[in-house]
Amino acid sequence: MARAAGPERRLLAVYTGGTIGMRSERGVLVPGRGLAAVLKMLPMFHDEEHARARGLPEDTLVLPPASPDQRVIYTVLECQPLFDSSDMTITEWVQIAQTIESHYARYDGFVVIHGTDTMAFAASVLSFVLENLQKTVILTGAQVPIHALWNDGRENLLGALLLAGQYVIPEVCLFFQNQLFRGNRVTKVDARRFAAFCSPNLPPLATVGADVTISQELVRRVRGQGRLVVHSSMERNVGLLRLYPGIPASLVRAFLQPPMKGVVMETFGSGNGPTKPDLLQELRAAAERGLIIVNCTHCLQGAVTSDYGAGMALSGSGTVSGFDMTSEAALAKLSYVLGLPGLSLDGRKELLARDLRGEMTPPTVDEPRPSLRGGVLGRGVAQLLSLRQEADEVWDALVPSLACAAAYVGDLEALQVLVELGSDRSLEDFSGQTPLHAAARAGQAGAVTMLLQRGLDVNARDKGGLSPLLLAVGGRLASRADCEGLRAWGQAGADLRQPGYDGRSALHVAEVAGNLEVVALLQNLRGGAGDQAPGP
Ligand code: ASN
Repeated sequence: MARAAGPERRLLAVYTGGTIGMRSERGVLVPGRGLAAVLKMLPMFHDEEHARARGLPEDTLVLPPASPDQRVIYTVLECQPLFDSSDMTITEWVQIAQTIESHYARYDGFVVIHGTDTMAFAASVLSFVLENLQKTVILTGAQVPIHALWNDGRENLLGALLLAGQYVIPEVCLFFQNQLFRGNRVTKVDARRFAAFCSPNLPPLATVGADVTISQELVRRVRGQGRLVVHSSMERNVGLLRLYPGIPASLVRAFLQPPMKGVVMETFGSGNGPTKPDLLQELRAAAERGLIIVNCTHCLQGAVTSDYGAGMALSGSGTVSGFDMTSEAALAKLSYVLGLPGLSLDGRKELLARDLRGEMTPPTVDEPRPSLRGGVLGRGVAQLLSLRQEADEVWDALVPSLACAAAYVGDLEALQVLVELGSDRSLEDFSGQTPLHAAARAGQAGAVTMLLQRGLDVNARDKGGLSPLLLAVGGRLASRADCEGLRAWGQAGADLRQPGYDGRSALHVAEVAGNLEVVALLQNLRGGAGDQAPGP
């Protein structure tokens, strides 16, 4: 994590509701509007003199100087409606991610002001929905409204603004009571105390006292250069089932019925549950129907292991180990993995068992895993997955080459898994080629579409100076009358009128090849569509 440079750092604070801005109405707390106006009156949140001298617009606030050479300038975006977070769902969290996406270029970092009741779910969901995050996102809120004389809202919000303004922490984090946590590692543990959250299986990323102490080794690195991707197709039919002694099999059966697609099952101790045959039979039947069950311990600390027969009985019934994930993180991850298009059941289980966003501590011993179906690449991917994740150099050497190979032959399933596993890594192979180069070179329209959706750069140059766009426009797409492929490039913002590396434009190639459909499509683009995609 780097200390952020530059005289001015700009933040967007997305105010979604929560106790921090609540007012008392007829004796109960309800979400309150006008948080920015309250902050403007508080000198610790706004330096009016500097704002005037600097000519900042009315809706823009500026913190007093925290260091002599840097100012944190921020805008509060108040959501409509505001929520008690008990009412928030995946839909609202995806909307927050989309708000971050649409303001991503204009701001250096983001603070999400949120109710505490479901903040751990929100942070977990955002960590999966936002892929290739290269800027800081911090959720915060309060146990007591900011207007109250004695409250925790001021410290929490100020700390979140300062950390997001002064540091580059490319993760979804949660700041509360002087501690900055990884968002998908937290759980709410107290309804009243100011120390409302804990991160039982991962120490804080940073602690704020007289000094800011950062645990550099814990902060995730940005490796890829891909643009931010928002995964909005999260699966909603997921649920959370807590086992208790004597739970009837009939209740488990009812819970696992369609439309349920995935369930996080909270089990005892290190992942144990009742071994009653009728209950295990329900789990097995659900697994055979294709329902995914992730086993998470309901203990606050520790992980699911294979130490007990009572735990092995559950895994023997087809459950997937959630290791040391919180239930909140497991539910969010399940929703994310089930929402990814084009994966087989085994592919989804592979992803669930892997650490994707720092949400789990991978086991230190290899465990047998189901293999991806199909060809040589699928087996290569499965072999790669059986390597211990901490063998970073091996991953860095193998993932890009395998991903390029998968893209070249159009093996979408292997490609999807590899791109997902390498989402925070560079996917360039030894020659500077990315999977998008390989897919463009081979004219693999499906792989191109998928990689463009995942944010791979159309202009990345390989060591020979070629970009995926140049490779595609160089003629392959146009000469093969691949309208679908051309539309996908257009949708990714590529200017298809540019000449390729051989100096010929796509239109020229299409005309020479006599592909009238492609000529018409490209002429449509020339006719003022600019870099817009032509209609279907
Ligand atoms: N009910 C409130 C909420 O989650 C609790 C809080 O923010 N402290 O919105």
